[in-house]
Amino acid sequence: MKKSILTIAGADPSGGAGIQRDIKTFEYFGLNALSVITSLTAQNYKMVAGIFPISPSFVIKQINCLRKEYRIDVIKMGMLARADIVIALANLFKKAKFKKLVLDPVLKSSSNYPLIDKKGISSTKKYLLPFVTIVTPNLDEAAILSDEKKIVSIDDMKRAAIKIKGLGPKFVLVKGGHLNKDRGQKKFCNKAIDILYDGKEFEVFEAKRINKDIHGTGCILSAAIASCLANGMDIKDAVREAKVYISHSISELL
Ligand code: PXL
Repeated sequence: MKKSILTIAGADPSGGAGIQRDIKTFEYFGLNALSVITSLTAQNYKMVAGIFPISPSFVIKQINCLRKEYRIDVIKMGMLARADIVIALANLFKKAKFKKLVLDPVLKSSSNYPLIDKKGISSTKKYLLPFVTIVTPNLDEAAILSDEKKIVSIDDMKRAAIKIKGLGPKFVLVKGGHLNKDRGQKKFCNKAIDILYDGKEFEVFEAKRINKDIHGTGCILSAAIASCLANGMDIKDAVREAKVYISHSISELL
């Protein structure tokens, strides 16, 4: 029987991001894809028109119903929409132990529509990050989670990673895909550089930058990392493999 993996995230009717994208990624990695929806969204590939969060108790009910029948070692979390959902999940993780939790800290859409409320961000920092195995912020998300004004260099990425690690996750992966795109950095122009921090050392992952304007790449990367963890890889190999998959997806599939 296939191993099961769970995503807890928002639904994207356009299929580019969220639950729908996670399921496609999990299936690529040969896993049985379980999915718990935190929020509906109304969107197309250009814009988000609205969100409709699910009640926290119903989010937890969906998860508990799955837990009765499936062994779930790895969970990927994406759009969590509201502080009360974040807190309900943190309370669940206190009681129910899962081996690995991957958090893509989704704050807004590529078109700048907020996908979590303000209190949800502080609750993520305070209550959720201590349970997380790996958190995968992009530069904007890393700036907000670390209370830094702007992240425009590799040194800034490292400083933010250290601060975020202080909030409790085992690993922090700061994704530099947007470095230079809208930040005037010429030096790294044809590379996508991500930095992994484990509390002691930094590991730098480089890939060729592919300039395509698509949303959902954060969902794909975190879902691919979670999939590789479910398939037994360690964190470094999972990140490396997930980067190969995302480069392939961006250039070939999307
Ligand atoms: O890519 C971030 C993201 C995550 N989850 C959902 C989304 C989006 C972006 O629009 O809609 C459901």
